[in-house]
Amino acid sequence: MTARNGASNQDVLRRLQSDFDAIPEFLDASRASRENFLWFGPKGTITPLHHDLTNNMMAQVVGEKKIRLVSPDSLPFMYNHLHVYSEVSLASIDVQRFPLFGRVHIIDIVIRPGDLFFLPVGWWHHVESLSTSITITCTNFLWPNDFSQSYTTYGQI
Ligand SMILES: O=C(O)CCC(=O)C(=O)O
Repeated sequence: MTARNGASNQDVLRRLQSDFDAIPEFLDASRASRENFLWFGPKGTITPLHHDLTNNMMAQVVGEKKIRLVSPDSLPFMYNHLHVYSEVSLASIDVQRFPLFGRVHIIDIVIRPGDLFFLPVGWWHHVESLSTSITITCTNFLWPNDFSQSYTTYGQI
């Protein structure tokens, strides 16, 4: 079950929203139903390498996830063929096909229940569930948080 499955998902998830405190120092609860996203899947679920156009606060609710991170500084080596995506699969890196990727420094972290992970806009990430996992990604910060206009590739998909 992925975050952007449309209005029917949002309708179901709205009923769970009251179980999730908004963290008022950072997040605007009144925008949560539109700007919070639920990721729910079994062990082995992979979200392939991409970056977002918002800052994200990832709240890990159930299970563990490995997040592989690459700084935006590595853009020249990312084989960013389309919008926010990379041709490189971090599940199995093909350095013959993507030699420049060899210069990229990857930071690996694991998030566990109760962890809040701040993922800055532009940071590349590949996410793998190490067990059945539920994550809520919050983008409803109190401050402006939509950087889509800064990316000229936005019309590509
Ligand atoms: O948790 C995941 O599987 C992916 C999260 C993600 O890519 C995001 O919140 O942008």
